Amino acid sequence: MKFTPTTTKYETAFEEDVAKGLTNFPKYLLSKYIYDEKGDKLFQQIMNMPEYYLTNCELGILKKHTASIADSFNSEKGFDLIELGAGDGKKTKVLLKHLVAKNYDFNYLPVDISQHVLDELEEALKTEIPGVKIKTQQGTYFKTLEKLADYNSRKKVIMVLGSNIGNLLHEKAIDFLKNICQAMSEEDMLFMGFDQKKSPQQILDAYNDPHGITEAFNKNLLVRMNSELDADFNTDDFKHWETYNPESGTASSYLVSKKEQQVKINKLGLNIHFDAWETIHTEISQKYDDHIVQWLAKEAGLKVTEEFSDSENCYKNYIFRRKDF
Ligand code: AVJ
Repeated sequence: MKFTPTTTKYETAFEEDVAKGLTNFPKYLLSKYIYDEKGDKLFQQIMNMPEYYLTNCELGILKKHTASIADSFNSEKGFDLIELGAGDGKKTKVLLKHLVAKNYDFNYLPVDISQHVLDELEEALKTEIPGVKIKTQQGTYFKTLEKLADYNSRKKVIMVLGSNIGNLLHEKAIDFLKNICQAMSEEDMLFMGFDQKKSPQQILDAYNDPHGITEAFNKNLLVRMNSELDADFNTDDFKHWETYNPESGTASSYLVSKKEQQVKINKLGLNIHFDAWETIHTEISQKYDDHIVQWLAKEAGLKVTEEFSDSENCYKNYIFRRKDF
């Protein structure tokens, strides 16, 4: 017999994850919750700051290698281009323009957790690149990938830009890649961006900007708990702190309590105590090299078949296929 609980303690995954993370030692919050409407806007601003080199590096790669990337995507019967985490499409538009100009037969299927982001993207494409056949999909990566396995009438190209995989610890990244691999058939491809190891200072500067935008982005977790969970965090009582470990390639973001304090999260009935200088870990942004990428691919059942980079190897976009074919 199946046991079905009559009461659940939490109404949403956000509530459950906050309760778990802030009663843990050391405290943590999950970075995916930064992205509500305010968080999306702050991330757009991050992508426009000169310190956040990732966006321009990847844009440069896509511009420099447009023709060969598009060539790799194409197949006799055309293809379906599925983008996970579509965002504002600034970088994707470079590829889409070329694909339309070359008259390639393809559908563009952007997937994003935010319907708002998808609506704006669809609207923008209608006027900017009217030739694109677009079909938006709202949902989480994992749920959508299950559905996508049925997309089997012709070649699938799955695209993940922005080094979004960097928010996952290696173990989780492998799970994510395995999931994608399972949705792929023989001729399908994965096209993915990975930020590369580089000068530690350049990485720190990207996540510790003097404009305070990254700080506001990180603190949006506190703001969101205040508004959605009736909490009373004072954002000024926490300091945004970034570290980068050049050995592991992991950049980590923290919010550090500047003083001993108690914070109420009324909706969860929690009273959270912070010692002075106690931390909340909020995000990792993993940096890679070819060895790590090849190892992740192998563990997930994939192999690297092509790669594109800028002249300084600041950032790389790799093409993967299933290794069992
Ligand atoms: C969207 C996950 C790629 O980790 O570089 C930017 C998010 N965090 N500045 C990253 C982020 C702080 C970003 N990703």
